[in-house]
Amino acid sequence: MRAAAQADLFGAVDPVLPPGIALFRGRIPLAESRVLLDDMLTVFAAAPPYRLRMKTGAYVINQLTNCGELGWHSDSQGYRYVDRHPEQGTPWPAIPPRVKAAAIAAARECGVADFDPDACLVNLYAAEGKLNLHQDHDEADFAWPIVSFSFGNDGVFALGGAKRRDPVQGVTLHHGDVMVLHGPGRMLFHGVKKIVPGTAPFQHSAIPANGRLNLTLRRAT
Ligand code: MD6
Ligand code: FE
Repeated sequence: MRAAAQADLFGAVDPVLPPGIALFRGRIPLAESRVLLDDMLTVFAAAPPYRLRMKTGAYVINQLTNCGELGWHSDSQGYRYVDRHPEQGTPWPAIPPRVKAAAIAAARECGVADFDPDACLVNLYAAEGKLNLHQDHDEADFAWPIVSFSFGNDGVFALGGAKRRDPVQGVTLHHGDVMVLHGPGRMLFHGVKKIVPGTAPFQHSAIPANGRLNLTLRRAT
């Protein structure tokens, strides 16, 4: 159930991850990752990536979009799940079946047999992209896991504890890695400290130049 410390291709050893954080290194083979990213181009055609605005009116650095019945969005009314693209006014496109199947399989390996994600948030990071420490708490039932896919350049993931002030450890997420936050790991604080340009195995038009693409599949309802 618990991911053990694992050596990557370069012999670097991950810090031991807490219970409820499973990290499947290189889970998506390179050839399959190209196909999944091609699927994302179809998603982007129906639901173009957009930027959230802060209260000040300034735009947040990352772009995002969604697929699935529901998509995560934030505006003056707060953080929530909505059933359509806020700028296009159209329903979100379906989660690509290959992506959904990979998420369900990873959840199953964490002991969750009946995960049925209805929302997939797509986060697009430019080279300067980052994501502040947060908990994902807009879902109806925290018993369901969140399954995360990383593509493109490495992202240094910040993994904290149950409280915002708890110590944070850095975990570098590579292209093709799949991470699951489940059970006691589901509500741990986390974020993305930085992107490491020059580490992607290939360029793909679904991924910002020198950037990273992250998918998180959830059960929102
Ligand atoms: C990212 N991930 O990796 C941001 N949230 O770019 C998340 O915020 C995240 O990886 C919930 C569960 C897994 C995650
Ligand atoms: Fe998150």
